[in-house]
Amino acid sequence: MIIKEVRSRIIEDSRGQDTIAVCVNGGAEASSPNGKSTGEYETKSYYKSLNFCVGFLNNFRDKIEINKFDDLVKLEKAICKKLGLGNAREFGANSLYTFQSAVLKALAHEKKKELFEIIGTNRRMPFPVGNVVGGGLHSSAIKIHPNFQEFLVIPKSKRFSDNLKIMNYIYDGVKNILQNHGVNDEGAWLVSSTDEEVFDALNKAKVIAEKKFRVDIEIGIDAATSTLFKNRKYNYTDKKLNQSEQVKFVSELILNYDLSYVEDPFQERDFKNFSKLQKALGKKCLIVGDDLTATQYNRVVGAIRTKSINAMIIKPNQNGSLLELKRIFDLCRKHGVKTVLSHRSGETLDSGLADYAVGFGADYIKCGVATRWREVKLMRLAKIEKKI
Ligand code: 2PG
Ligand code: MG
Repeated sequence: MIIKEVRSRIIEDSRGQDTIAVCVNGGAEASSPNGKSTGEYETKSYYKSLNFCVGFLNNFRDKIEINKFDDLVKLEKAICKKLGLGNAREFGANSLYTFQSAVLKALAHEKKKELFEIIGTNRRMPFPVGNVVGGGLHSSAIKIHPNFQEFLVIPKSKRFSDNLKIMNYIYDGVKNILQNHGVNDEGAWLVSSTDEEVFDALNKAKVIAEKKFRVDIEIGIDAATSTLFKNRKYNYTDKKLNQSEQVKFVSELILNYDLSYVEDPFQERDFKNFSKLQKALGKKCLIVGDDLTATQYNRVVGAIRTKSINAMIIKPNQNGSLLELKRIFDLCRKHGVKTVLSHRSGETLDSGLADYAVGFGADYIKCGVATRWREVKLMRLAKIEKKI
């Protein structure tokens, strides 16, 4: 396929924030989400500005030939040459990811293939990690809310479509246990409850669902503690904890509430305490890096070397380059680190994340439970499951 025509425009994400959309050769449009609890080490979203990147893409006239995933290298070289960059990611994570994704969608269309078939051969259906109740920065719409950003359920049926049913069943169940005030940025319930009350509600709903569906269901959190960490303390509504108190607190949470997944239990520079926790409880629980690793290859290498994580979040627009994402997936697979491909809190209606999860062979996908921006991805996965 030759890139003949590139069109780009500005659209709004689920929060009404501007983001970039790109279409190549009249194929399906790709677009980028936006984060809110963004990590310090993420690639910048745009080179110069969103407007600059949209203008650059609308004037992109290089007739590059792309016949397979790895040909994206040619695209990166062309961008570097035109803008005088040392690395294509300097073009911005949102703009580079969206451009590459639009190219792959156009290629899939031309080859009469599915997007996931273009991406890779390590195909598998991921387990969904569903955000049922929200807190932290994502739930600032209400004054009193849980400390932790996300309370998650992970149903472990072999069939993705069954997991979808179970996730929705728990989502509805929790609604009746906790008094809610609507939904937050990601479609998770907005509640004025304490963390403990949410854990109890989730456990109650989980027990009922396990009986009904006869499937193991795990629960977890995205603690997103970089946003709680100020003046060298973790600032909770009812307490301030220093670093070693935080290790003890998180360890107790894992044991008391039988958590199988804990994302960002420490702030984004703290490889040391990640490593301590992973050593103590890594056999029982996934210790997941998000802001810690920020989908940056070198930081993943560091996390593996220091044995800080046994799972990591991978967000395409934390990095920008799909080629580098593939290298990160390969590295994780080699070292037994589980991969969680993830949405952002400000999403678009692009369902591409579902194809990337299957194509890259992600172990898990975190893309929410409810609202249309999340449902398009889950529905796409249910459709892919029927094809493979
Ligand atoms: C996270 C993400 C997505 P944000 O912290 O894992 O849930 O949030 O997109 O705001 O960074
Ligand atoms: Mg996170």
